[in-house]
Amino acid sequence: MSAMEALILQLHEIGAVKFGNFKLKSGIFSPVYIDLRLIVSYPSLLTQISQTLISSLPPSATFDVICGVPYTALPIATVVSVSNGIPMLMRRKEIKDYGTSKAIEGIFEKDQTCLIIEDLVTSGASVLETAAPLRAVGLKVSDAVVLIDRQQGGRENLAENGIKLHSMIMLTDMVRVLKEKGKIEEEVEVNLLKFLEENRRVSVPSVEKPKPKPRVLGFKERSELSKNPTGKKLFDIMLKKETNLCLAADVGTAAELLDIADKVGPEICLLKTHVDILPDFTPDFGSKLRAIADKHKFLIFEDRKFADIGNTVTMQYEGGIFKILEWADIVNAHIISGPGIVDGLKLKGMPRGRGLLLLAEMSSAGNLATGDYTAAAVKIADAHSDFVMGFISVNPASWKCGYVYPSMIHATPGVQMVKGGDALGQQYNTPHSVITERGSDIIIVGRGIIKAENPAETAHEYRVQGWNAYLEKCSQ
Ligand code: S5P
Repeated sequence: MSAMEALILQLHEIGAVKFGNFKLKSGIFSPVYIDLRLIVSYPSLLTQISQTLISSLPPSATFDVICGVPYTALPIATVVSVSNGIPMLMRRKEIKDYGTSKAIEGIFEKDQTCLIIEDLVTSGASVLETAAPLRAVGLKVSDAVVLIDRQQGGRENLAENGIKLHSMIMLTDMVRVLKEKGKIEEEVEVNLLKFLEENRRVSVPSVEKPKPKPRVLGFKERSELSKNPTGKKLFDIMLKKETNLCLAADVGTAAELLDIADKVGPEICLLKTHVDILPDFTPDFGSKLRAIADKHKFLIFEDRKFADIGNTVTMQYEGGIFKILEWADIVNAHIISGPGIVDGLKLKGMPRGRGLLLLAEMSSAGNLATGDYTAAAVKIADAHSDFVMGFISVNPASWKCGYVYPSMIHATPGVQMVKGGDALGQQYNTPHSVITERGSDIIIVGRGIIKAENPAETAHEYRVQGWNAYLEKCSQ
């Protein structure tokens, strides 16, 4: 029996790998659950893992120091450090320590290389969260080693961020070994392979790269260029709060919406609503949400997607039971009916200092907002730049005009930690790809956050990824 097989059997024996139907942090259901926190109770297993981790690395993976991803990989990294005589660093997880205290504990020199050690990789988000502060203090991060790779996009996401992932055990190997050794039934193996097939990150379609630009303007300069007061405000909030995350609060009731707005409020620059899905909507909804928005300093975006002629939208914006104009800082509109729709909304919105986003592109498969349609949206925005503050966009870096309009904010829906989609045509890209390759400014995240076990914690992860990607873009 190989060392890897023995390790797999031991992990199964101690209950670190379970089969059934488990809800993951991302909200999806998985037929396998892996909990490696248990290994601290088995010192000889921990030693074995730590030794195999280092010996499984190729000679090309050289490093001066190691750093475990908090918390589960910390004991692994510690044993690796002690048994191989390699100095270790520790990353602080608490955000309050950023800026005021050291994010990285331990002694190192600038330009040294740090190997990241992780217990389990799914999307690679946690490894990226540890890589960012290490890189921020001048360390180089080019390799990460993981005990178990769930094979759900982590390798590709890390590669996109310049990190090569070395995996000791692939999930498919683990299942094969357990099946061969009679620990699981064939049905479990088939189920798992099907799940992996459905949740594997699809290969990245070739994206037209942005033409080289002399310089990417930061939000500060762009705020000065914006001609719309709400646009300016949003740029300023993003800079001040250091977040380019918009929560798509598509929850079941108004009560839930207000609750999640308060919990996630500190992490976001913008909260997007679909007020017509709330069965318990009451006329005081707007003022309640506004109070939360003022408390946490975010703006409110009602995703109404107006599409009618100018005269009709003035009434839809101001009237009805929702009275959107009263409480929403921002609304959006399709341009299918022509520029009159902007004139109509502007009539009501401008005196209140509101802003409008035009749907220049959409995230759903097979949508028709492409090519000339997108170009027409840009043209209309340009002609109404006092009221139009930006776009709903998916790949503005590929637009012919590129960054000709830095005064406009580009907000992108269809964002999750792992590239993929849902059963109804939604298509997801990662925060890093959306902000850097696709040239957007804001990530709009719905189910990636609201279906998570802890939405506030998950929102924080999206916020860090989105903001780090913005900083990376500015530094290029
Ligand atoms: O093209 C679009 C435009 C929008 S505004 N695609 C979208 O998905 N949206 C909205 O973004 C959509 O209505 C939903 O509120 C959100 C995406 O939610 P998620 O759960 O798929 O992240």
